Amino acid sequence: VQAARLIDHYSQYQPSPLSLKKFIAFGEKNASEKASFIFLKKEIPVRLANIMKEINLLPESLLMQPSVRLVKSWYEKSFEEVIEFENVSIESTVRVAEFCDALVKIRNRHTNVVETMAQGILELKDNYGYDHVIQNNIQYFLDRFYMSRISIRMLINQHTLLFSEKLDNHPRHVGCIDPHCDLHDVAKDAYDNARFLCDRYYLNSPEVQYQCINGSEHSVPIEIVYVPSHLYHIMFELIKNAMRAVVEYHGPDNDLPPIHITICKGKEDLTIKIADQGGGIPRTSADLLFQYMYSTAPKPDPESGTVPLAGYGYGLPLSRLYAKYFMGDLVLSSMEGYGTDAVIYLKVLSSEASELLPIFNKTSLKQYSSSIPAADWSNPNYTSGLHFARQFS
Ligand code: W6P
Repeated sequence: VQAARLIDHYSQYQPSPLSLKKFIAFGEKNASEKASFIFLKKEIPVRLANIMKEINLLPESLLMQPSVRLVKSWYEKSFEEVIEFENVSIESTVRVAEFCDALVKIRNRHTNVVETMAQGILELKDNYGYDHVIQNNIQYFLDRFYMSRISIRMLINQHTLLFSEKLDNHPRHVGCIDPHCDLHDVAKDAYDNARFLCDRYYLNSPEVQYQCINGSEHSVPIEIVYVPSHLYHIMFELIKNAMRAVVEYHGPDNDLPPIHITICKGKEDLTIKIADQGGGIPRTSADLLFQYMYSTAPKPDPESGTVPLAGYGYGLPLSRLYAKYFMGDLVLSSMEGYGTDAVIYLKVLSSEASELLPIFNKTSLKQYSSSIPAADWSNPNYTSGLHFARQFS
């Protein structure tokens, strides 16, 4: 009861987004653990409470699933643990240090949230089949829920890396941020590792051709302030998908056209294009690739023990969230019969790379209660008609 009151209270505050520039300023040279503590002991409960209020708005059929209840219980436990520090004075060095430990514990507790939540969605599909209203709710919710999780983990990682897990193997990093993240390096890493998997799975893999275009300064490596692990995650996912398409379209025993990776820095946008000649996808399925509930990720085959190179699981929607998290984006553009361009947009300026956070308010509340409006464009097909109508609403 007490906890519920506190959750209500903290959910009334809006999360405070930080830009990469602010994260760096926070963590550089004389990083102040006390300042970080004061910020986080309120900000983490605010972010937890905001998303917990949304969990409670999920359709009853989903809330009932055991895995969803489990996830919910983790959030409740973590909220209680972090709220313990609400009234702790910054002068209490011991308690401020214990805050670090509490954050590590919370991070570990939430390690398997994505898989567990996905399990809940599968359970729902098995029990109730497919429902358009529920599917829309779930898409809206999971995008916000996973974004909230990405952001809370970012806060926890920064605090613990800076103040308790100081590793000197990345001397230029500020927490998990690389102020000089070399995009070609990350792309090469992602390609090499995707290629290793592709070779193992298909005994063949497409080559890659890189092109770097650094607007004003030619032949200078393209760098950006970014979280390398996020970028790697995005590129690895896109390159695996590109490779799979190429090998399956041309056949593993044939010559394969290369994947073209273009990295280009403008004044405002940093753009990375990963272009494959894997036959493309029809326009009608492009949207589906980003939907959690249509996710067709084949379950790993327990017989063979092998997992496919790339399935349309949560990889693409999560990658798009990582891109959007600091005001970027991820867009697919396909020519069916030829190939697909996957384009990642990032902000060149760290001051513009601000966290994009879900806020719980009347608008978000309405999303869960309102039914889907009647389609106001004609369409011969009920399913795609709804998608079409939603895009314009
Ligand atoms: C395809 C489908 C896809 C998704 C994401 C990235 C690249 C590609 N290529 O054919």
